[in-house]
Amino acid sequence: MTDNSKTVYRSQYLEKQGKDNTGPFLEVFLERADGIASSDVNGLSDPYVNISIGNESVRSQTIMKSLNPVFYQALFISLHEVEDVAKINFEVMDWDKFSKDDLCGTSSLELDISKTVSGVTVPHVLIIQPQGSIYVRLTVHNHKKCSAAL
Ligand SMILES: [Ca+2]
Repeated sequence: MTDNSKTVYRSQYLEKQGKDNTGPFLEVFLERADGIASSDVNGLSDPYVNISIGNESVRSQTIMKSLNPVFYQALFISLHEVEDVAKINFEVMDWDKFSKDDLCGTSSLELDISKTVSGVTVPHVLIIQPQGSIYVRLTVHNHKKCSAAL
């Protein structure tokens, strides 16, 4: 995917949600998770991830029957109303067909936006409580203050 098509995709995505698509935003490339808790009687889960910052939240695709889901999905969250330090919350959920989805685990990360460089991707491995890890790559885009530092 070229940078250009990614920008178009992001802009359409935020626009579709009625969100501001010109201000700063965070791209979370959700790569994969491993060793997450099982929630289903088959010993597996059907995981998806809710990612939120403040009042903004996005949901990943659901991977069926896996404790080591590979998502390979880019998700976008507006940083328009976020202070310099953003707390990013991750909720790993188990999708259920006939009942309420279950929480498999949580993780969070504090991102000091004032210290990030716009457009530069940084990989993170996060520990999920009570178990497992989640692999993400974070990129802050359109952060004018930081672009100037380049
Ligand atoms: Ca399930």
